[in-house]
Amino acid sequence: METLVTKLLHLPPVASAHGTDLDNLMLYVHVLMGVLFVGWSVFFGYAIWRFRKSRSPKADHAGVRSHVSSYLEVAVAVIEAVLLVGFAVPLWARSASATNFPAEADATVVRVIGRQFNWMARYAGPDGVFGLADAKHLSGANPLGIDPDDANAKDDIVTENSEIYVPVGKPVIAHISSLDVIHSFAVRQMRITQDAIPGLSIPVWFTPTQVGVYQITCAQLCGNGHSNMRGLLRVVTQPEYDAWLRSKSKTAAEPVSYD
Ligand SMILES: [Cu+2]
Repeated sequence: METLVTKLLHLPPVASAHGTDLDNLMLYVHVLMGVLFVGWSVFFGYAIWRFRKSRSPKADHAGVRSHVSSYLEVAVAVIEAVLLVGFAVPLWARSASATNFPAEADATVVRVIGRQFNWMARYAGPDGVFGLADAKHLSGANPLGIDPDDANAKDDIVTENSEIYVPVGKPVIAHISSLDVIHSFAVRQMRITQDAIPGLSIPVWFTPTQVGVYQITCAQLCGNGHSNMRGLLRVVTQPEYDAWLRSKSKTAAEPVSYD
């Protein structure tokens, strides 16, 4: 969705619930910085002209006597505090804080794993429970080390083609991790970016509001193939998502050999 702010700041269209608040905050910060830049530039020019040599041949060691600049400094600090306390912190608390995550039962839960140079996604499948995984099961055919003997793992769905499906209008909880080096999972239209760090699983959440196909970008230089590390986030309707899940689970229900 294009808004006045996305046009003004040349941002990609916004397609997530918290995106507009983030864009607005960016606009406020830009406006403040713009006012400061213009204001200080004008003052700088004025000071150069006002205290030119021909008018002030002798240095005045007492300096400025008015308190206007102090009041201005205080006003700028107050505006910055309002932006921080009134906008940035509440937005973080609402949209990113670990204490404010949606319940997993009400969300699409997906594990996103970066590796040189693509993205894998893992879903819990129809049972809603992720199967066990262990490094001892790792192989080329089983890059996530999923335990073939764990009943919960049988219906897990893994996509290795850098495509992630999620239904529209429902929170998505994405647990971001990496198999090798540090990557960064970024979807601009969703206004999310999270580093993918080997050994850590870091959750992020967002609610896609617009059906569409969005580019997943690796936002961390991760090696020679970094620029090819693009993926697709496919935001589809709930029935389309259910159909996709069923089509995947069918193959997952067949006996899987990870050897
Ligand atoms: Cu990468």
